[in-house]
Amino acid sequence: MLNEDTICAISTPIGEGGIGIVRISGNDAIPIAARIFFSKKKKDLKSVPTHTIHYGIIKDAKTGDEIDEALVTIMRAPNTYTKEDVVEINCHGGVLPLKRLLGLVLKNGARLAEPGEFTKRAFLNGRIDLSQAEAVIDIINSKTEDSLRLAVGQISGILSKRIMAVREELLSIIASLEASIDFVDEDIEFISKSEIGERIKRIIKELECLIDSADEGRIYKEGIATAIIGKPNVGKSSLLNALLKEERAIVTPIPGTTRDVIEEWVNIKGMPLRILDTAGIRHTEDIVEMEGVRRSREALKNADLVLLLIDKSTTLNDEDKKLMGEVKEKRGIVVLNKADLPSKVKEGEIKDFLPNKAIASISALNGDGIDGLRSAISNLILQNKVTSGERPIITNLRHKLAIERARTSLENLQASLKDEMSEEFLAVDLRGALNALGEITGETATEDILEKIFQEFCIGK
Ligand SMILES: Nc1nc2c(ncn2[C@@H]2O[C@H](COP(=O)(O)OP(=O)(O)OP(=O)(O)O)[C@@H](O)[C@H]2O)c(=O)[nH]1
Ligand SMILES: [Mg+2]
Repeated sequence: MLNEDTICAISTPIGEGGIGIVRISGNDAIPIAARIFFSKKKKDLKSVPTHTIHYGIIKDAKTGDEIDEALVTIMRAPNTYTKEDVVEINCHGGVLPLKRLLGLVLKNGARLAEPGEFTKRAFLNGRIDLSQAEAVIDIINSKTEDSLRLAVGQISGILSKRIMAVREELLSIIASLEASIDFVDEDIEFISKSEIGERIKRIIKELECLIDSADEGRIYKEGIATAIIGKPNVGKSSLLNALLKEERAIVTPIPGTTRDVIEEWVNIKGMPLRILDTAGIRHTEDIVEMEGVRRSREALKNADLVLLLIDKSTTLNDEDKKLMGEVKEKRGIVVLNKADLPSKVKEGEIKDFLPNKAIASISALNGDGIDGLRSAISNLILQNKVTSGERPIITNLRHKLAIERARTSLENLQASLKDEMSEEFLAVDLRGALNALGEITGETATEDILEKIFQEFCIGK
């Protein structure tokens, strides 16, 4: 075991709940628990079998102070979350009992865990690799069934297996190359340059598939940034509320009501949308509104998907037309709102400006057409995407960048092959690719990388 000290933390959310859990991991976890646990039958936790649960009172042996009644789970190494001895103390879930319990465990020799330290130990002790450790955060942060499914896939090692297979292949090429270098005088060729070329070509193709999957993966993890854009008073905030089915944003008949970007998650057919309600875009002298409009344009620029909202109960004006020009190059849908009122806008007028955009007609006020809009959104997102089975999907930018670096090394290698460089040069590029991929699973990750990854965890995980 790499870690000498025993760590502890409150592992359930702070607040009032039915139960709360303090988790302890390390060599002293069980002796510490034994010192503060008292049962009627005078059980000694140090001698109970592994993976058993025990009822008793948690008490400060020195002062006699009783903290709470508790259920204590004893799990001995190595079949535990961290591969170390782990104790979980379940007590009543209030803030105070949990804090007092934690204080008592600290007083008896444990140290407070850093964020993610339990999972870091699982990685350092070899139970999971780095990409699986990262999937733990993704599972905790999952917003939809699909993002959860991807994270669970990653924790089960779908990605690790693929990366490991590519690394094996690279290693076998390196081994043959190095043998050729060692036996250069004997004129034996262990692997031909053309065979290396072929195998590298296949590997690059595989890496490219993974890189392409990252777009899809990012969408599941970060949500599809969807900006509702339009001139003032067309019903943008009303549409946000209709999609959310709650009165989230302020709606008034006064143009210029929304001043700041409002961001909310909506689940549309299993896909997480990060919807941004924006300030109505128009020319203005008001400093506050000007800043709002600037933020609207920023949201428009960064959006994966744009819903351009137009009030169909009034004739199109220059503000609408200008916005139609601005969204031309973006993926998006033109949404004609206020369909409950007599219509002054014909679809043909929109088609003249935006011939290739889908058009939806809705009433954000009474909800008509909202289901149709949801379908239009999901069709648009699914249009250029293959749905995945067992194929790994990259959901993590760090992984994508590492794979891109591996690809660059292999492309350098292709250039070296073309220039008929010696085996030594080829081996350098191969090692570069090998190391880049090793950062994903953790074989070659530096202390800096580890620190950055585990900082993102919550304490107690
Ligand atoms: N009749 C009708 N009125 C609507 C509809 N949608 C919104 N409205 C009304 O239009 C007015 C403006 O709605 P908002 O949702 O605040 O419009 P907005 O685009 O967010 O406006 P700004 O934030 O000022 O840019 C309100 O009085 C709404 O009740 C609709 O479908 N039909
Ligand atoms: Mg608004």
